[in-house]
Amino acid sequence: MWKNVSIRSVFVALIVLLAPAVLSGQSKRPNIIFILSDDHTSQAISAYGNRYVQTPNIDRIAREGVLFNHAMVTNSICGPSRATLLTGKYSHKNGYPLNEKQFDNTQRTFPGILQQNGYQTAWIGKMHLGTLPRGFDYFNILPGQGKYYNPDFIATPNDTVRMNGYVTNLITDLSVSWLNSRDTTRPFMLIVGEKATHREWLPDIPDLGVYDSIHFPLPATFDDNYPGRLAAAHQDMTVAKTMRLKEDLKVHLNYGKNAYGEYSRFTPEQYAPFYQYYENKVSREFDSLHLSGEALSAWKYQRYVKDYLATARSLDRNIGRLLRYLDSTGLAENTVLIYGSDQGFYMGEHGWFDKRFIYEQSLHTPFVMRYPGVITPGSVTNGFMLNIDWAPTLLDIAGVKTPADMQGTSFMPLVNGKGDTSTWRKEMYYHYYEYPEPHHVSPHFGIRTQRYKLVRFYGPADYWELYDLQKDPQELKNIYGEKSQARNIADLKKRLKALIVQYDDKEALQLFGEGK
Ligand code: SGN
Ligand code: CA
Repeated sequence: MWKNVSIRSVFVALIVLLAPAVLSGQSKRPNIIFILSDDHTSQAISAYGNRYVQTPNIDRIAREGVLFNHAMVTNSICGPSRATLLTGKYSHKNGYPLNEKQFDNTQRTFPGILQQNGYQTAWIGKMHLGTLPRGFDYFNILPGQGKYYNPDFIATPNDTVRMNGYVTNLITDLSVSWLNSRDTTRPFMLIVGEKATHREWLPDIPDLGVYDSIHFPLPATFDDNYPGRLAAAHQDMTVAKTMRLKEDLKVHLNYGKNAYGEYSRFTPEQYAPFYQYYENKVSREFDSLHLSGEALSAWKYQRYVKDYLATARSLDRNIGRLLRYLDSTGLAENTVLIYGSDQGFYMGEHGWFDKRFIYEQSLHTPFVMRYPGVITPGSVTNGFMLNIDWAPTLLDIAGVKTPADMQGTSFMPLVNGKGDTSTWRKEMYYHYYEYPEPHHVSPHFGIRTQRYKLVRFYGPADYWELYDLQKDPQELKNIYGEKSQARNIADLKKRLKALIVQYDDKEALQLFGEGK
């Protein structure tokens, strides 16, 4: 009888036996959730140290996955960072170097590629790219910067819907309802675009005043007066001068009919505790103190940090909601979960808020990632990981080839314990453009190596800076003019030029030779 079993029928039997495994293998392609916040800096995340307050839910992602100590952005500002996320390219290649422009959404993006490869794709929350998302099965985004209270959302081109509530809670609600209604036979990729912690910082009602009993010491460089650093001296982003008592810190705001900004959108239930806190407590305290000079700057810093951290508290709490949702639905096991920000932020370092500069606090961005079964819990990596790497990595995770014109590389070799990390990049290239508004930061490009940072400012401030990060981690001493650095500078310039050529930044190449 066995003689009669043909090779063909053995094949058929094998296919019947193996098909479910192959199919389930396919449906086992991991889901991806990328929570991308706005201006949330690693100084404010306890997984990165205890400088400020606890962020238990972001910390949980790090504890169950990997924390990047050197995740960096290639142009430290909102829209450009998101355009880089989508395209895997530097600003000069994706055509989006400045905020408040129109992103060309006809270009190839990683969500579009995932969609063509069977993924369901969605973007919910802040996007801030001036055009509507393409390459997404579903979107529900905030127009522009969006509002914290009772924000509008756009789900279809001609349909703007106002939703009642606090933006971070609403974004989670929308994310959960999309996840509940998705096609469960296919993997998904969801970007949760948070508005928090963007200026002007408006905490959710339960978080008003939560950190008032804590006194946060001023950062060591708060009184920096920028000797030898013309661009830093020229900026307009200090807590002392630029930060506004009224609009930013809510001292004697206009409420009611002629209210400032989004306060006209408040419901009476929102208005009452808000008024009670900012008018009856904060503004009265301010009036009673009669502050000026350094004491006023120090008071502003306390108010800034307390509002910023209170706004971030809802962000962390809502990440907790998503974590519990993944646990309770069993999705956690096969879902890659990322938390990152579009860039870092100054928490008073150099006297600043905002971002833009190549200096450490805004060049770096927080980035933690959980990938069960692939990333060993509690991992930490010091590899230089850039936002041009995000798209190639997410394609890699989905088993899809990265197009040759994407400029980043999948960072999985850094975190899966299988890659050869000795060949990973040891220096990075940065280019910032927006000038003059809103914060008068001169355009610049530069290289950061493990030890040094060499920067060419152009435009109004036309010169070079060099920092030895080992000796001067706070970047206070520009040693570009020092004779002893001549060989080092020549070497760094060579490496910078090689990066400019590698990434094909023609504008920088042209400017390269002109620095003083
Ligand atoms: C607004 C803010 C700036 C901020 C930019 C860009 N001013 O203009 O402080 O740098 O957005 O932010 S505000 O008075 O409107 O708050 S980004 O996150 O979009 O890059
Ligand atoms: Ca931002």
